[in-house]
Amino acid sequence: MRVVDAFRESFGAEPPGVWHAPGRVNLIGEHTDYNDGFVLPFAVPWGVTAAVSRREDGVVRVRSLQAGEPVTVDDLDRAEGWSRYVVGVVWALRAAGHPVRGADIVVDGDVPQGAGLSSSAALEVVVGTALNELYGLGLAKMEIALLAQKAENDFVGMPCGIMDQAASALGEEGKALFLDCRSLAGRAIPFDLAAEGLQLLIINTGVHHELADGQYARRREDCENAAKRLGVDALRDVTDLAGALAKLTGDERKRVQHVVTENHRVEALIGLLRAGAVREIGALLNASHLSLRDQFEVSCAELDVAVESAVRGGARGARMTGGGFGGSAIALVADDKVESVRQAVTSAYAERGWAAPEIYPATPAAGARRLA
Ligand code: GAF
Repeated sequence: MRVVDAFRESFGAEPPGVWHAPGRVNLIGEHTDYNDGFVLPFAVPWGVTAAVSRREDGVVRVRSLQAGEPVTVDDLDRAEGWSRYVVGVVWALRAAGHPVRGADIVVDGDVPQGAGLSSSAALEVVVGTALNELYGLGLAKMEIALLAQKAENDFVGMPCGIMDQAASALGEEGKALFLDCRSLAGRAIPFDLAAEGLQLLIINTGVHHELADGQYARRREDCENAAKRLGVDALRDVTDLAGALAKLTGDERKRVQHVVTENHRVEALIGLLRAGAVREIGALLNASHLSLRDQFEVSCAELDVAVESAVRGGARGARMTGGGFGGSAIALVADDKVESVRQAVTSAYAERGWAAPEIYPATPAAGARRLA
């Protein structure tokens, strides 16, 4: 394994183990996790593989096969760039009172670039999973996910919810994860598209609008302010949407409209899956996209064109997935329509002079685990 060879080369020893954690795609339930709502992601077949060993001197040495030279971090607060996602997990474990000293780590990732499929959550969760085992901490998968989220929130400074880390830690092959982000109760929902002659295509726009980096935090603030104004703990608790909307104006009103209806869309989609009606979920995907575009305002031209052209090309439904402002869209497509969808999206991009997006099917893969 590449990561083992690199570990030997960098640190002059055999690693005691190799772990893997996947990225995720979200079927539905977008920007609901930090509103205590519902999400339905699944782990994808791409992620981060890590060879890891303990160190007893408090030092963290880390090398990424996708970056340059190994980084040595003596003082956790001095970590920079991508290494913060790794070091942040060591920090979060220590902050929670776990006796984690140092580590030597080599990571190798294959999450497609710019896809918005949570390579950062995969990186955090693989490190958490490896250290949990190497230090015998006995943490449950959800506890690892929560520590990974804490690393991202409080060490990296990105105020994400729990969806990505939970999907990476708890994913199961062939299943999506229906997660209640308040109680953290999760249920594995069989999601077998092949049996129905369907595919879930990922359309990777390859763009990331940097200017939008502060927008995630702004959306979260809008939601929290709206919840306060409505006198509820979180937007999850809004039961009378019309009444709530009557009390709000401007952006807050739009955000509430999205979050409340999106939670219902997740439940409706689960209902269809339970009824064996996976072919019928397309309309919910489309509605989710329109709501994210018009009410939550986190889409962008590349995502809208991907979604619209996929549907025009014969997809049963499509939507942006993840945080937005770039990354990927997903499209639910019957096997015999895959080619026409591919063509419709590719020519819509070509007409605008945009680089062709990568388009590939995704199936639910297993969550974080030890490989060797
Ligand atoms: C990003 C965040 F990291 C998630 O927690 C979630 O909020 C998502 O955006 C939007 O649904 O991936």
